[in-house]
Amino acid sequence: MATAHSQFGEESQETRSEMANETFTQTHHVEDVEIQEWFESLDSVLEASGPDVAREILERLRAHATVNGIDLPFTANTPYTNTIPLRLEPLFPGDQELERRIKSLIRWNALAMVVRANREEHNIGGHISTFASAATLYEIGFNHFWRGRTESFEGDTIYFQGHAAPGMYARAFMEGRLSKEKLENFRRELKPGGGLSSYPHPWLMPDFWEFPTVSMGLSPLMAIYQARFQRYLENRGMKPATDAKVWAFLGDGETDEPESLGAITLASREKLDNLIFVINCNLQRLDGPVRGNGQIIQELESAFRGARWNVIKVLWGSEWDPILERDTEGLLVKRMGELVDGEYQKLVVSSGAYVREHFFGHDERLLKLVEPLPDEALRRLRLGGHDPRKVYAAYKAAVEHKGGPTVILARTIKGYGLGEAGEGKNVTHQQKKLNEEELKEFRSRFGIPLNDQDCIEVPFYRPAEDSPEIEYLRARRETLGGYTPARAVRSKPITTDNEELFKEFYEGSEGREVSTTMAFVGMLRKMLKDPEIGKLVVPIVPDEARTFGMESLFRTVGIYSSVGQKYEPVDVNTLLYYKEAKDGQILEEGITEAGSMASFIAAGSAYATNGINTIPFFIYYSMFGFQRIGDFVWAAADMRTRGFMLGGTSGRTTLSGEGLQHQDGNSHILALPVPNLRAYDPAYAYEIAVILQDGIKRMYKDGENIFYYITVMNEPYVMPVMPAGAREGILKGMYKFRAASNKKAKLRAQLFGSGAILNETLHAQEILEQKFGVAADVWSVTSYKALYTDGIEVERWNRLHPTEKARVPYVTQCVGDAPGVIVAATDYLKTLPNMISKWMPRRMATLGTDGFGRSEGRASLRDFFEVDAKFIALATLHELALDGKIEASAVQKAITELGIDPEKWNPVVS
Ligand SMILES: Cc1ncc(C[n+]2csc(CCOP(=O)(O)OP(=O)(O)O)c2C)c(N)n1
Ligand SMILES: [Mg+2]
Repeated sequence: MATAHSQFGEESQETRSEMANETFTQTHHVEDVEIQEWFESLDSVLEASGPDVAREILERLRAHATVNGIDLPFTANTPYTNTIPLRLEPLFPGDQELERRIKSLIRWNALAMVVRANREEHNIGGHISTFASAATLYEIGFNHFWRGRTESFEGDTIYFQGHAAPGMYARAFMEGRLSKEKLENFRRELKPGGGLSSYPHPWLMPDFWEFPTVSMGLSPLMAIYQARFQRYLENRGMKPATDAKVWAFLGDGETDEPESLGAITLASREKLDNLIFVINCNLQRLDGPVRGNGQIIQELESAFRGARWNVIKVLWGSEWDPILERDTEGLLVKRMGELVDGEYQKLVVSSGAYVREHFFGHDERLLKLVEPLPDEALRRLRLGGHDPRKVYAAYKAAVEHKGGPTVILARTIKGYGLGEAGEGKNVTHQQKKLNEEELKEFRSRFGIPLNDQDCIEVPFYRPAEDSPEIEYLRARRETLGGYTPARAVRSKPITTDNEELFKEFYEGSEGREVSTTMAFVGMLRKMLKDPEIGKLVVPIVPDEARTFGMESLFRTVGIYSSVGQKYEPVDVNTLLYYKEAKDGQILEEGITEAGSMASFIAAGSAYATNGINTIPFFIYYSMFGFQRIGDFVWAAADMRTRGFMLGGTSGRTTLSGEGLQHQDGNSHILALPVPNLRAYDPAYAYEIAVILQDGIKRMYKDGENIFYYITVMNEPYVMPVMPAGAREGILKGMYKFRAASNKKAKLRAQLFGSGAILNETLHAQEILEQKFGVAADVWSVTSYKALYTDGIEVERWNRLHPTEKARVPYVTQCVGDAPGVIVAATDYLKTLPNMISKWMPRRMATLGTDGFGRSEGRASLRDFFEVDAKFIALATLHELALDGKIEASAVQKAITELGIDPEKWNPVVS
């Protein structure tokens, strides 16, 4: 046993020296007196000539060392200590004692909210320990930095960590913005009078929350693109340049989500000094330590420094300063860098004696440093993230930093103040209940004025209106321009319906073959020139503009670049050269659908966040949309984002050649769950024109909180003229495109087609009429989602109003009396048309593209997936046979005539 122990000890020693403060790993070879001399001379330079000169000397020394063959290992890390030394710490401008009391009351109310909710309803959930660890980080922001949105100033934009929501509610309660009843109904939103949503959700609390942040990793990426979008608005002259900041609060565990760090180089490349990340490094996530065997702070520091961010570490509280001052040999800083996070987690919640023995006891000289301090003082050595002065210093440095983004890495304790109930424990994230003793202890620790009896009832506590606490907190917010978070629609609606703008697209392409993508780009070009909405349009592309034939826009409206164009583009002599400009309108994001979506969200919610009605058009390869970045779409919906997502090159069989990773037969299915998203699969230019015109009106004139998904294809064909009376049906989801010529025929059918497959349906109509004597009406189904939504709405209404005249779903109104069999064909999964089959007057046959795509041409793909004209004809004949209108043998004959191999591959399983 003893041997095993010492072996373990040796191993862990090795790991430590690998990853610890690399700067110090070699010092054991150096004589103490020698290092002391170097330190002293550096200190005197610092004193006499300041940090710039000291930095230069160190840099030149480094170069000198390299010239002399000393191989200094690369490190992006600084020692495990505060970035801002005591001597550079600014004076704290607030009333520290009053702020502490306010913070304590907020802590209490946040805790009370969760404890009470869970007493009321077991397992209703909620989080105590996240806010407990971050309270100081938030309070310093609220009292000193975050400016509210006013008429004359846009204010600061803050992404609050989702699990810290109880703290934000508790503060709003202290501010008098939320009632006791609302707090009582935390996580009980359906209670009379309403409640509070578990996490930040603008959909549920549209006057309060601006950004949904609880799906981890989304908010850091959204914040980066939000900060960038604010620069875009400024550079395009759409808003004045201001010093407004975007702050994003992250958990350290959250940084493992790839989205969290995925765009940090964009922030430095774009020199976003309006962006500040605060990472609450409590070293824990849900299950346990973030990096028990490593150091998350050092890991993040090197990632952010490597990406050229300004990194400010706030690791140690003021109590450490005098000890550090006595440490003239740098031994303490060295020791600080040696521990792995698992050790720190234990240390910070241990007794003073334990700290003395296990942290300082490592070296006699370290022990000497703390000799004058009693154990109790050692226990009370605070971490940086819990020290208002250190946090204030970091925030001040961050807002004053110029030329790039800042990240603050603040060390805290998860569940701070919860004591035995969970402070620093691995179970703390899930802690929702405190027993009587634990409540009393918390009350005493934070000085909440409640006696034992009252305390165990966990009442909400708000001091009187004229108390120093409330007056101070109110005055601070007033000075800073009002309360935050607060969400309001701050832009004026547009004034026109834009009917004229889209009219030309109702006329068809006059025999010219064009794709719906080309048609859309034509509309986009026209919108960009429009005097009212032109400026508001924000085209967004993830390196796909040429794919969609949008390169002509490069020249006309320019690609946004915060630095303009520093080079002569290689194609400058061509008409459509790659023009980058400071006031460029296109957001060419490069290959990042997630980043593009974040830009879409920023532009589509600017009507609230920035008070500007920008209209984003995000066009991308449809397969890389919902499938890849679906959670961002969900967040966009929650945020009431407005705008148009365009799924380009869509359709499983319409995108020829590309194979199964590109050919999209899924996105219209994946668009179904998003309640406020309207999804369309149009076939013709006029359908798109009608949808865009109506969509712009609904979102930007009428202020509806909806957004659009429209699939566009690259298959060229002639765009017909809009049939009379089609408009309403296009929007509602279907309309009759071409009626059968012989309405008296005995054999009748109703054929549904969508997108490019509508042309196959029209071809089938001809085959059926000419070869088989079947007269079919052809319907263009522009939106199965719209038909389905209408159907379930009508069903619900009828169920709730059984004695009233039953309503009829729109799709039944269309085809309820239509004669013949019903066949639907789509380039998406069969389940899409099947959703509406229950409202059909009869059985419905469905053709769709279930299965993996193939690298093939369109005709072969449609044959393979059995969605082409001949398969539509076959399905029609088969339905007629099932109805007894024709013989089965006639269908068998048709199979041969149509050239169909009944033993062909089954696309669903091959
Ligand atoms: C995408 C996603 N995955 C998982 C979760 C569940 N979850 C909620 S909080 C949490 C741990 C958070 O740890 P950290 O980011 O360190 O925040 P802390 O509470 O420690 O400040 C997890 C796993 C989530 N909310 N979002
Ligand atoms: Mg954490």
